[in-house]
Amino acid sequence: MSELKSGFAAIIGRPNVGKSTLMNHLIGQKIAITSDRPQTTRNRIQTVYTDDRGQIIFVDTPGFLRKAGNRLGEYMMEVSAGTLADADVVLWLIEPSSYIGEGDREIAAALKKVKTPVILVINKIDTVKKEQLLGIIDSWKDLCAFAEIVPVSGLKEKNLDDLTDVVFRYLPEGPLLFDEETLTDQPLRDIASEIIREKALLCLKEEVPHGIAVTIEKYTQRDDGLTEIQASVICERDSHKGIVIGKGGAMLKRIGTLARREIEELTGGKVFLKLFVKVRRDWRDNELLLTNYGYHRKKNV
Ligand SMILES: Nc1nc2c(ncn2[C@@H]2O[C@H](COP(=O)(O)OP(=O)(O)OP(=O)(O)O)[C@@H](O)[C@H]2O)c(=O)[nH]1
Ligand SMILES: [Mg+2]
Repeated sequence: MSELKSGFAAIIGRPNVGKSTLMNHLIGQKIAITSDRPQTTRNRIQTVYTDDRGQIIFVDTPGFLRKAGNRLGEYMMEVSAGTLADADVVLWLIEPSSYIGEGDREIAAALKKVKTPVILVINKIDTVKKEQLLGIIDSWKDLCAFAEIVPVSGLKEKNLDDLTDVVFRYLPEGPLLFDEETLTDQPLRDIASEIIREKALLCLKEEVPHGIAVTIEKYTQRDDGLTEIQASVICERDSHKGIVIGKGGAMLKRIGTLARREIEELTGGKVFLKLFVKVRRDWRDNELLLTNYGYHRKKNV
């Protein structure tokens, strides 16, 4: 038998191209939250794929932004840039379109500075006709010295085996870095907080969701198997607080119910979830609050 391989595959690209969705489908479980809004992912999230060839550690990153807009945005850009530095291979995800935007050109320029092999992953191919693919590949193929170009659909699970084959080709020989059953090194508590944020993104409209953070105040597993969670939904303005709570508490209840169900699926047991809403004015520009909410400058970079 040949030697085992193991290493890190960074998933990068512009917001909303389907990075987190692809990672979840590659490992077969939803770990990273997803939404149809750009800038859903804020932190680096690692998941582990293991088979008899070895182990791929996929690293999901915040979407690449041209301008940060606030300190949270700056933090997200640092996370993405920092991930490139220690990856063995980079998966650059794009939408299935021939159009190359300024953001893409900036990604290409950043990739030219690293020696890591780059695989161009054309995602969402379920949304285009087969005949269109050749034209898309043709437009992109010379933007960067791509090691490979792989068309996939994360959501529809098309060509994912091809993608893992290609990734293994670029990993160094090495032992398993996590035990075989591990899917992620994210603590359940952090995943639960992200699930609550995902449901807020899903239920809330306009500018409110972008200013939401979620903190877990209490996470305990009781003797009877019930998981008790108390969490706060942080928003930036008094006017947002009212929207998050909703008429007679209806919105908060909806967010809570959706989140509870999904956390129950994840933990395989009953969950008691209590949500509070707090206003922390302009927290996205406050270094101390950013750190408190899990966006630690040093942690990810
Ligand atoms: N049709 C189709 N939609 C997809 C596919 N992959 C992802 N999507 C959708 O694209 C949207 C964005 O998906 P995410 O996985 O959150 O995208 P992301 O790149 O992680 O976004 P950020 O974290 O904001 O950078 C969601 O509505 C997904 O359902 C795909 O293969 N096909
Ligand atoms: Mg994402």
